[in-house]
Amino acid sequence: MDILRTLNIADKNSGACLGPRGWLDTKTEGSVQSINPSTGQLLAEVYRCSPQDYETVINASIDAQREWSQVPAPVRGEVIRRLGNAFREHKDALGSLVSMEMGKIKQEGDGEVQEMIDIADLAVGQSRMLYGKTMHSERLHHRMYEQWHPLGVVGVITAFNFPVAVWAWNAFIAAVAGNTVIWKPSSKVPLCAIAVQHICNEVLEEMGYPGIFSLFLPASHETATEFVEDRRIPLISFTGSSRTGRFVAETVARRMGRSLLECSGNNAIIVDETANLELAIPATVFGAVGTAGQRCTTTRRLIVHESVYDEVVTRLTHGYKQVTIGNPLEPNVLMGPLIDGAAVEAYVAALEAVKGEGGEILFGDARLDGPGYFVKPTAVAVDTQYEMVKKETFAPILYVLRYKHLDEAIALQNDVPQGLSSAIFTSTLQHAERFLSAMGSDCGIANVNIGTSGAEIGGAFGGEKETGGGREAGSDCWKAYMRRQTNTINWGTALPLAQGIQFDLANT
Ligand code: UN1
Repeated sequence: MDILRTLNIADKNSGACLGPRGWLDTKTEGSVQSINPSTGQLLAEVYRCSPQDYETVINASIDAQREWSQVPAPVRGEVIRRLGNAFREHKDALGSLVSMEMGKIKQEGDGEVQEMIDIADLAVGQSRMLYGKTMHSERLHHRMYEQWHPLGVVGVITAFNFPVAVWAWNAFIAAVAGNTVIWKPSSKVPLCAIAVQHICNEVLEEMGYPGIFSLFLPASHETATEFVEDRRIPLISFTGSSRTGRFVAETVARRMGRSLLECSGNNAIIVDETANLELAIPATVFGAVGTAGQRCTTTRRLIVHESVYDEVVTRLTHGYKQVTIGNPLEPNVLMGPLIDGAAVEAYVAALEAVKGEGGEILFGDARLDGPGYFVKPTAVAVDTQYEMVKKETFAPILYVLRYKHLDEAIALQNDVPQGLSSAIFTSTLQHAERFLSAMGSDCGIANVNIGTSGAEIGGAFGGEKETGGGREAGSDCWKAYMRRQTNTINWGTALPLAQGIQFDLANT
C-alpha cells in the first residue's frame, strides 16, 4: 500500500480532474472499486463523476486549449520533456501500480512506463518538426504552402490492458500539436489514471499550464456516450474491442468528427520449414503468454509448416512449462492473472466452444483455484480456422495450425476479420519478402524473425480491417492530431485564376 501513498492515491479518490488543484468533489454518483486481480482484494475506490462534472471538465479543457494553442510548439515540447522526466522519477512506483491494478508482471508494468518516457522523448523532438510542405503554384507570383494547426480538445478512451502507455502515446503527441486532452480511462484500472494525473498536475502547476490534461470517470453509459457524441471534441481516439470501436466510429462519423481506432487483433506467427526455432519458440511464448494474453498484439495463432510441426509443439510444450504463474510483483513470475472473473469466464467459454468445433487441447485448459483470476496458458491444435479461432479472446489461448505451402499459410494469416500484427520466422529471403509484399500479410504490423507483440513507439502503431485503421505513436502519426491548412498567397498585381480560367469583368 506504500506504492499507493507514494503516488497520492487515497482510499477514496475523486474521479474527475481539471488539472492541478482541480479535483471535483462529487460523491453522489457511486464509485468504482479497483480490485487487485491477483488477490481479489480492494485497492482503493474512485468516485464517479456527474454529467455536470463532465461539463465542467470539457469547458475547462476548451478554455485551456485557447491559451495552449498560442504557446510555441517547441515550448509545448519543453512541458512534455519535463513530464517525461517526472515519469522517469516515478517509473518504479507507477510500474508497480500497473502491475498491482492490471495484473501484468512488474517487468511489463515498468516497460509500460518506459513506453511513456520514450513517447515523451519522441514528442519533444516532434514539437520542432510539425512540418508542412511548400508547393510551386501554377500562377505567376503566387506562393503555396500548407501548415498544421491544432484540432482543439482531443478525447482519449483507453482500455484496461495498457492503463498508462496508450494514453501517453496519444496525449503527448496531441499536446505538442497544441491540443488539450480529456481522458476517459477504463473503469477496471482507474487508479493508474489517477496516479498519472497527479504526476502531470505537479509538472503542469510548476510550468504554469494547468489545464492541458484532464480526466473523468463517468457515472453512466449516457455520459460516456455524450463524450463520443460531443461536437466540441473534434477527435476521439479509442482503444478497445472492435464492438465498441464500431459504435465509436459510427457515432463520431454521424457528427462528422474524426476517430482514431485501435481495436481488436488476432495476430499470427508463421513458422516456416527454415525457421530458427531458437528464436521462434521464445517469441511465441512471450507473444502468447505475456500480459496473460491480454495485449491487442498478443500472438493468438501459430501457423506451422508440417515438416517442423511436431518439433515446434514439443518445444512449445517445454517452453510453456517454464512459465511461472503467480503474483505479478514477484520477480520470477512470468504470467499474472486475468483482469477479472468475466475474463476467466470468457477463457473457459472460448475453450469449450473451440473444443466443440473440433479443437484439441495440447496443454493448459484450466482455471486455477484460490484467490485471484488465474488460468493456465493454453494451446489448442486446430485443423482449420473455426469460428472461435477468428475471434479475439483476451486470454492466453494459442491456436496451432499446420500448413504445406507458404501461400496457404499467408491466406490463413489473413483470413480473420482483424488486421493488427503478424510475423514470420524464416531463414529464406524469398519467404520473408513474400510475406512483406503486397500479396503478403494484410496487417498494420508485419515482422520477420521477431514476434507480434512489443512494438516500439517509433513506428506507426495500428492495423487494418476490424482493428480500425488508426495509427498512433511515431512516424507521421502526429498529423492525426492536427488540421491541415493549404495557403495560397498572391504577391503580384494581377488576379490569374487557376486552370487558366478567364473571367473578365469590364469594370470593377
Ligand atoms: C495494446 O495492446 O493495446 O505492441 C497496445 C505492444 C505494445 C502496445 C500494445 N507496445 O505490445
